[in-house]
Amino acid sequence: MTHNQELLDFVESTRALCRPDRVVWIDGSEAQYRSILQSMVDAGTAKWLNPEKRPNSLHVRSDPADVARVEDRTFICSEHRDDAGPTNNWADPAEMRKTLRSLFDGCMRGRTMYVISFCMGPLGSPIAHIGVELTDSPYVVASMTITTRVGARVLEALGDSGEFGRCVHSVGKPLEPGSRDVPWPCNNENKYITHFPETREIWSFGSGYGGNALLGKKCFALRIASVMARDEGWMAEHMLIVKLTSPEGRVSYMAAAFPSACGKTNLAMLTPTVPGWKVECIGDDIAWMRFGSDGRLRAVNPEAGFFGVAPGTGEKTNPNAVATLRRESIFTNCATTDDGDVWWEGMTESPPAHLIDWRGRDWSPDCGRPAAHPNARFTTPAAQCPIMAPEWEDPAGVPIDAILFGGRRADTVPLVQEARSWRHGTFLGSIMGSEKTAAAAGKVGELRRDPMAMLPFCGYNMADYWAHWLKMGLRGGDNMPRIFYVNWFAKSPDGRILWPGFGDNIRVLEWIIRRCDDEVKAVETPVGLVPHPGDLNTDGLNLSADDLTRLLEIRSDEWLGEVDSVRAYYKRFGTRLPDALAHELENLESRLDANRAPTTNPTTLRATGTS
Ligand code: GTP
Ligand code: SPV
Ligand code: MN
Repeated sequence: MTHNQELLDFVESTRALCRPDRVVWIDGSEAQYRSILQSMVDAGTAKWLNPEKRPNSLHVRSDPADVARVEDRTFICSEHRDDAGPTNNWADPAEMRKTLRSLFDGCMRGRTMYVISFCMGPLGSPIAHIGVELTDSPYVVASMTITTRVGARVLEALGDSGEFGRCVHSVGKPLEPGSRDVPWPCNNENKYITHFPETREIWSFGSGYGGNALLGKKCFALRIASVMARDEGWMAEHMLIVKLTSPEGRVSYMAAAFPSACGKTNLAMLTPTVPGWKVECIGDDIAWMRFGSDGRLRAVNPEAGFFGVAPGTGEKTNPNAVATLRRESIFTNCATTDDGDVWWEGMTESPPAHLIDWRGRDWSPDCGRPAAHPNARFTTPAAQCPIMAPEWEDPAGVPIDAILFGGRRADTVPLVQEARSWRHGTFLGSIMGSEKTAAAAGKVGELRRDPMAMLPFCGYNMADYWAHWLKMGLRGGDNMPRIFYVNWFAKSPDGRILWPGFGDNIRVLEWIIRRCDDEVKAVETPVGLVPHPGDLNTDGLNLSADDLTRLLEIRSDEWLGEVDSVRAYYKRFGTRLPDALAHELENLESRLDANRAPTTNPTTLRATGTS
């Protein structure tokens, strides 16, 4: 299929090490894809869903111990420990290579090794990059076929001498002759998700799930790509990309970085509740951004499909996702209905009377446990989303007008605020905190710093990454997007979510666009610029004045606590922390001190500080 000698050597050396029974090159054809799906069904890994309910779609149950990304088993193996930085697990590359050699030695016995050539980004785009994943998991083949561009057309683009990222993946469970396979082979005792940034290599062992195994996504398009972006002057970010058209016909593009399971897919496919607005989707998880010839930051979505959180996705919250999922999709760790369809919490207002849960057990509404795993996912082609923007595959990318940061914060962080400058925005991104979700293994709900939503995905020292952001800002000057910080998850003191979210988030986006167009003034606070309450369109919302006040106010006591926590966090980076960020932290503290009144309430400030 190719004469690319580097690629042929890579396949041959990996085959010799892993010793699969056979090697299959993925050509991207419909017929081969169907046969891979059927082989998963034959092996007991997957079941066809009722074709009348969901044509050509599979239901898969993973091993109950292999359900999410494993951050504590994810390693950055840079030559120097400091180049991985204090937020990554560093491992010595030579040591790790030794470990991997023995783990991969014969690990594919009894299995097929698939060669998946994939392109991240539209084929032929100057922003796109090619990778090759060698894997013994047909589930990975099927998922990569949906979420990336794979096969013959990629090999053709690669040509005889093109460069590619090397990705090797094994579920880590050789099949001994005569032994029966399990439905979801994996190796829970030996999971290693390893990255070698200097040689742009990825070796992943022991897990078959999501970002651990679909190596084009988090491993390549974020961890390795962030290193390439640093070296080459572009940005690889954990961001959705969305297109908005105002009632007057003004088009803008936004990118937004929210941590895992904090609302990117939902914002990317939002159904606006304010009449006249149109929202179209470009991407839901990753943005690669470069300066265009016009000097503006242009973004492409490197993926071709969605690997989205199922729970919470319903006709009310995200009808566009529901429509996308109607066919040709893979559902992992969802529950199944008696008529051969899938179900998860939030899909319908009330649950069916009987289900089989994600572990294969009988389930009824009163049984006291969720039917779907909280990190149950759908894998579905982007092209099926009814609101894809026509330009979503434009090789030149789309010009970004605004960048949003946001996390899950019950307190402290208001509904929306604007940064004063790129530098201040970089600061706000760097101090982002968010409550942990089920997207990664570990305790849910714990507050942690997740700068730019990149904590688990930055392939190098986070302080250097911030320096890179600052440098991009200096290069782009006035052409840089404006930066905003949002929080859909603020709670009342008694624990009620204050903001309706989902389609009503258009109200916040509307204010953001009006700020970008300098159409509306904002209230200066010690942190950032917040809306005058009257400027946020709340028509038709059932939102009390007290709740609105709480959503928009800056509570100094909470923010002073935040300053202390950020100072301790920044200390971890030592002298690598950019001075500009240390200064921003000092400035924030002195503004908070000067404004010691317990709260900065936009309603009372209306007459004074505006900007
Ligand atoms: P990853 O794919 O892990 O990167 O997640 P994501 O950032 O794309 O998150 P997603 O949009 O899938 O949302 C995750 C969860 O948050 C789902 O259960 C949603 O229903 C919920 N969610 C999304 N947007 C909102 C919102 O505006 N308000 C509230 N309250 N919940 C939301
Ligand atoms: C995330 O966790 O941010 C995801 C899912 O988008 S995974 O592909 O598993 O990383
Ligand atoms: Mn994500």
